[in-house]
Amino acid sequence: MSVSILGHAVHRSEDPRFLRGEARYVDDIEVAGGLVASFVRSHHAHARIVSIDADAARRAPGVVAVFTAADLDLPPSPAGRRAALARPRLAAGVVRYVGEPLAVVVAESAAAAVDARELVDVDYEPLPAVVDPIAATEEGAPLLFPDHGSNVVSDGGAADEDPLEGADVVVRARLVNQRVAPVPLEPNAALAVPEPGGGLTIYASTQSPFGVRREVASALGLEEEAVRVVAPDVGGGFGAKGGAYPEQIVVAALAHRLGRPVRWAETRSENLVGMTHGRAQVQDVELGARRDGTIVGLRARALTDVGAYSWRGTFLPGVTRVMASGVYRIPRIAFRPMAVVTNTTPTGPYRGAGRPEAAALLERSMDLLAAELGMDPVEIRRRNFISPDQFPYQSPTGASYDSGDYAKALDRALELVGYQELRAEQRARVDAGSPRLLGIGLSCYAEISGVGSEYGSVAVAPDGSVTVVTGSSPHGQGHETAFAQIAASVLGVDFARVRVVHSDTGTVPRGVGTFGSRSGQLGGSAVMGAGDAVLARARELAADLLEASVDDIVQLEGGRFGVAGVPARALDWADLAGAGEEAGTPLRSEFDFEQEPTFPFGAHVAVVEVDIETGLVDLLRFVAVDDCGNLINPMIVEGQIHGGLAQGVAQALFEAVSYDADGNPLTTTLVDYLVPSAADLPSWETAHTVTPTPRNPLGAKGVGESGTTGSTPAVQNAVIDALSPFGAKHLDMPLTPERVWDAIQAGRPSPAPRR
Ligand code: MCN
Repeated sequence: MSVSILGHAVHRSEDPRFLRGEARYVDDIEVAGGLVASFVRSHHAHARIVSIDADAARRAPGVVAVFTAADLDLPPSPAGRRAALARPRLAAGVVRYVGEPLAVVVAESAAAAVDARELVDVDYEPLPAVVDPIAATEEGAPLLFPDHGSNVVSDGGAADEDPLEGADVVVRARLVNQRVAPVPLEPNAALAVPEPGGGLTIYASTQSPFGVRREVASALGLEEEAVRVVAPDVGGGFGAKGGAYPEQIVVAALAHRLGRPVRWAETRSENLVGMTHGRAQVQDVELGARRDGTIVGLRARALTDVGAYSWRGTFLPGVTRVMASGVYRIPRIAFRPMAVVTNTTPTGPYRGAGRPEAAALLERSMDLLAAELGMDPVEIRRRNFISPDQFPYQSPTGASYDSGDYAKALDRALELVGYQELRAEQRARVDAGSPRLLGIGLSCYAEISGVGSEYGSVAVAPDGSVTVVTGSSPHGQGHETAFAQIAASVLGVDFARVRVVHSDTGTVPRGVGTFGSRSGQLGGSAVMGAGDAVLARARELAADLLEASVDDIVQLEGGRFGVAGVPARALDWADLAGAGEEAGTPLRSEFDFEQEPTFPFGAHVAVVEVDIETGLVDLLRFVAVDDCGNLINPMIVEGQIHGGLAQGVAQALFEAVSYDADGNPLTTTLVDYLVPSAADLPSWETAHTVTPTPRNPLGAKGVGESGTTGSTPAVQNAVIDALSPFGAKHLDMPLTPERVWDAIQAGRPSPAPRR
């Protein structure tokens, strides 16, 4: 039997095609006779649409048609049980954010569509807008949905009991987890192609082809089987491409109606207002503890700005609530999740989706508590960790943690970073009056991953090659490699003989998709389950053919099957697959794997230098110790951590979507919206502890969102730590030079009056 390939840093099979420019994204797909759609978007944050005059656009060269909401008559996207909050696919009557699509031009070319779009004359009657989510909850705020009677679209309500009872100290803070944009390399896109018989094939840049199929079929009144959705190469999603966008449904409706292929691809500026934003949570926190640092309880309200519609963001404060205990034993938690609409781009999941918000809430609060009690941030954390012997651990918010060893991850991170030496250097710099202060920030996080189920199948063809089919839909995560490793390892076949099929509802029978750091553990375990069944069947066939008992069948070098102690005769996979076909039982098996969620964790340490003359923050070092249980492919895990860290650090230091008071977006290009380059980031120092989960046969937890979840508060804490000589207790993100400089000025002794 060959050495298992599982757990090895196999190079990604996907990479050559990306590196050579051979990847094919939606907009690369060529079809004959295709039309191009371009959307007319609102210039107002809140306005009544008085009229839309599209006559000039309809007469423009190359234009095939112009449609408004009334012309298309598509059902709105449902908003839970409340019809009053439903999101129309094209705005009808009222626009509620700048960038909201309200009409669509279809033309023979992109240039013709864009030119004609400018000719659509929309007469608006402006309405007062509300941009700030706190202001949106106040009496007299402009209402986005007057029929609903309030801008609050969901409210978990306040708890009756006082979680802080018995606390010697209580720290309180308002923490703003700012709105950020996902900025995938490939903006949103779709190409819909009518098929003979009334069906449609839709190529969509999505994380969930089955989700898109369901939404398109339901909106167009088609059977799901009549709609085939293919996600070709997808240039990133980061949670924001989790389901069908209104534009994708409109494009499908246009192709269906016009009987011609229709394509749409966003520009970067459209993407910055059209794609869901993330985070956007205002947290009011009270953390109570005894003098020795033992936590007594937590009270918090997480007010999430879901943007103009109660759409994809509404469930997120509930996720923050679930993870409100983090890595700590908190006996009582009163957590109030709330969702509020404002006249801004709708929000939705963004890498971490509610869990980074929980980690930031806790990790900032832990530092506030440490400062209040005069304790080291390490010590306060250690004192409150859920200990390894307490698993499975039931948190007060209903999370059932599988396994963990939080102190181990922290110890490793502190050792790698050289914590005591750094603290000594920090003191020395202060004592020497250095203008460049050192800051050290910690973050210990746990998150929730792998919710639900996923589909997988494994088949061995008579030529001995293996086909894996998965319901997951990778868009940068390397599933083609990881799942081939699992199948190769279970079957004992050569990795190069395994092909992984995904992201096409025409070839994959069912599936859920890729989000919530679910695919490795759920999709991977499904492949493992299917592979195990195929292996068992192969052993039976071998036993028949070799006239031996199944118990005596052994797998030999090269994956061949033989009888124990009888080396002369052996069969390979091709022999067995052929025999299976002949017997009418091909070597193929399906598996739907379902589990309780798993809880990855880790400890991150950031080291920053703050220039007190300019407020500039330099991230000197970043140590990340993460634990995702057993690693399927350590190199893929490393890449996932690196990408996650980049996004998490970017939230702490650089990124913020902003609006003016009237709801005009101020960050509509990558000049205004500061995405870091590699030059802005340090060389990551990473390590792993391995605490397998008992909840799946791989022992694997998720990793796709770990980097983002842990890193943001580590950096934020580090900057605030550096500013402690200036009395800074809390600063909101992003920690721009201006914001940091202001805090330094506020903390300086007032200059002597000038003579
Ligand atoms: N893996 C592993 N060992 C583990 C866990 C995972 O080797 N113990 C591997 C998996 O096999 C998979 C990869 O790591 O190849 C990520 O696995 P997982 O944590 O299961 O996450 P998903 O595959 O479900 O990916 C989703 C996750 C999320 S939620 C976001 S957001 C995100 C992310 O992945 N968006 C990404 N990573 C991204 N990477 C890229 N390049 N682009 C995005 O948009």
